[in-house]
Amino acid sequence: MDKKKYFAASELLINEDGSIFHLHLKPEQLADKVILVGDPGRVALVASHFDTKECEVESREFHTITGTYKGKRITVQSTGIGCDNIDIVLNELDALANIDFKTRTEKDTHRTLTLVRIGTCGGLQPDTPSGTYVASIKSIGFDGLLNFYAGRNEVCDLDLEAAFTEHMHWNPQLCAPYVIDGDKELIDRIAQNDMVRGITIACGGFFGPQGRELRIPLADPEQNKKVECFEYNGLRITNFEMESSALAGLSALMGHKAMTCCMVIANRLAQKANTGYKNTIDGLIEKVLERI
Ligand code: R1P
Ligand code: URA
Repeated sequence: MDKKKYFAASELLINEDGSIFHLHLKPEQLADKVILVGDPGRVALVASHFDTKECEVESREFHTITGTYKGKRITVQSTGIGCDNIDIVLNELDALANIDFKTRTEKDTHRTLTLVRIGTCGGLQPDTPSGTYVASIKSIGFDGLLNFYAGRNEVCDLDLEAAFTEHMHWNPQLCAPYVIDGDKELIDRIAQNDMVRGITIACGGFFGPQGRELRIPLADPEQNKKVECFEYNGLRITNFEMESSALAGLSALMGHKAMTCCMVIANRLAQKANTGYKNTIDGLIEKVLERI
C-alpha cells in the first residue's frame, strides 16, 4: 500500500486551538454547502435568513457563520477581494473537509463541498444593466493562479483559451489567461431561467485589469472593446469580477462543485453604477439559499 502523504506544520498551518490558520475554523464547523461572498459584511446579510446559528468566527477579512436554512446546514464564508484570497479560502476549506488534522494525512473518503459564490460585478453587455443577476458558465482568469498547479491543462478549456488569446492579441508580458467551467449541474440548479448566463472574466485588479483608466494610461486601451465583441459557440463575455476563475479552477482540481453568480452593480457600456446595491443583493441571496 502507498504510504500516505504527511502535511508538515509549515505546509498545513493549524492553530493551537485546532482551527485552520487563516479562517480560524475547526473541521466540525464546516457544512457541506458553502456560500462564499467577497464582503465580510455580506455574511450577516446571508445569515439573517438562517433559522438557526451554530457558530460565528471572525479572523482578518474571513468571517464565517454556520447555521441552517429550511433544514439545510450551510456555511457562509467571506473571502475578501481577489483570487489570492480564494487560494487561501479554498485550500483551507478543502483541508477542513479532506485532511485529518490529528494524523496530518488525507482522509480515506473524499468529502465533496458545494460552493456558490454570491458576488457583485461589472456588466459588459447591453443586456447586463445594474441589478442583473449573472451566472458564470465559464471564467477566464486574468489572475494567473491556476497556472501554479499541476493538472491545470486537464481541467481548462484549452480551445477557448487559444481562441481568446488570438482574439485579444494577448500581450506575452501578461500571465497566461486560463479558462475554466463552473459545475454544470449546480449552474442549472441555481441559475434556472432568471439569471443571464455567460463567460466571466476574473481580474487581478479592479482598475487597470478591468480596463478602468484613472490617472495612469492603460497598456491596451482597446482591451474592453475586444472583450465585449468576443463570441465563442454562442457565448459572450458578460461581466468582470475578481474571484470566479480561482474558485472554479481550484474546485475542479480538488473535486468540489462550484459556481459563481453575481449582481451587476456597474454597466461599463452605459457608464452607470449603483453604489447603493447593498439593499438589493438580498434578492440574489434568497434565490441561492432556496436552490443550493
Ligand atoms: C470589487 O469591488 C469586489 O467586488 C466583487 C469583486 O469580485 C471584488 O471582490 O465581488 P464581491 O462583491 O463579492 O467582493
Ligand atoms: N466588481 C468588480 O470586480 N467590478 C465591477 O465593475 C463591479 C464590481
